[in-house]
Amino acid sequence: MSLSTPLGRPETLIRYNRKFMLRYFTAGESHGEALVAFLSGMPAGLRIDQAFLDRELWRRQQGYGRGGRMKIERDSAHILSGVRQGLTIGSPISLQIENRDWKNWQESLPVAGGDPARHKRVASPRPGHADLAGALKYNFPEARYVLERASARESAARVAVGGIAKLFLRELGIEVLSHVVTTGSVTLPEPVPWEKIFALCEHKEILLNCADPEVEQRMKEAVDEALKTGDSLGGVFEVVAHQVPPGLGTYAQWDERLDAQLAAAVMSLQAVKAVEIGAGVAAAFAPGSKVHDEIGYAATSGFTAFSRTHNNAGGIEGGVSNGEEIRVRGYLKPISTLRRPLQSVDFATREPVKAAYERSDVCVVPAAGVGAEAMVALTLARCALEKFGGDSMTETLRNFHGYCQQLKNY
Ligand code: EPS
Repeated sequence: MSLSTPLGRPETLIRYNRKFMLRYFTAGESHGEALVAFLSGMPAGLRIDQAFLDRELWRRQQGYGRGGRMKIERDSAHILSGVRQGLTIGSPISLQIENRDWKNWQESLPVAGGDPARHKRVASPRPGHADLAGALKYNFPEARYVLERASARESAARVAVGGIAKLFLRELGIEVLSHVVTTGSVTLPEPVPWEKIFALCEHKEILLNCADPEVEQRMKEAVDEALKTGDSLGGVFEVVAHQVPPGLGTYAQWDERLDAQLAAAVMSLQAVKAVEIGAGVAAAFAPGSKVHDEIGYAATSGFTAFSRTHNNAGGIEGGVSNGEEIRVRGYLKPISTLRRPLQSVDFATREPVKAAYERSDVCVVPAAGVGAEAMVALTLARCALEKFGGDSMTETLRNFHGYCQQLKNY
């Protein structure tokens, strides 16, 4: 009997399973009862630090320019399965993040029935938001349900499972953090070393998550100005993955390239419109002699004795990590909900009207950076598990340390 699957030929199914050893999904609407996330494929024996996961969720809620919602929520990851006595047990992990705001929405967004008169329509689509494209696609007469799922609130669920990926990566000595490079038109002039990014992420208060206090102050003024004029701001965050060994990802197949996977992962975050790795865009405008990172050889404490003059490649060459820091930047469009709304059309009458306005943030670049850390961590964890395999942390770490020794002996 031939094996027939919705994915097509049997070999497609085999490849699908191999590629996605670590899989994750999220569910939940912005004003529904809760967000939910699933993470499957994590080896058994990984210690789960609840306080760490909640701190990650807290970091995502911070930033100067957030709206009223963040005053309502106290995001916390309530783990339902896959973890017992503080350790992963190899079965799928599921978790839930409560939406405290649900109590204000349960009558207008009930799961069953309810009073249609209480439904809160999003009567005119916001330019830049998923409202119009989503309503057309799903054949909704207005954009409420589009807003509910397209909202960046969903990224909280990714941060929770991303936190578990970070705990896994830590066992391999890899850390993933972010900082803000640009808010509106205010930008950091210099690259920021890892130590400064690390120190920044230890802070008790997060304003714009910028490593230079003077630049951060100017970013804050830019947010104040946007707030005053009913406008919104975008910007650029940078995610840095520290101590990634050479050899994650591969040039052997287009969709297994690490840069391609990271770009897709970061691009999938709400409001990200461009992703850059290393010198990225600037490299396209400079000659090769100024771009490529020359190679030296001198005993160091790194994975190998090979060294580089700089890191314009952002830690990836040929779709493979090269042992340098991985640096990925995400470019965020300004939030598309404006207090001084842009021109739109009423869904019902088709008459010109101003776009709908509902409580919103003015600037979310620091929060998006935390979301992107999660996406980078999940991608690196997936690639590390592809390379090192293992059903228990003991097995994964044995394979990892064996590979590190192989690199030392190279
Ligand atoms: C967000 C929650 C949302 C928004 C924001 C992100 O809450 P509410 O819509 O209830 O104010 O603050 O959503 C958007 C930026 C968006 O475009 O929808 C969160 O938890 O991050």
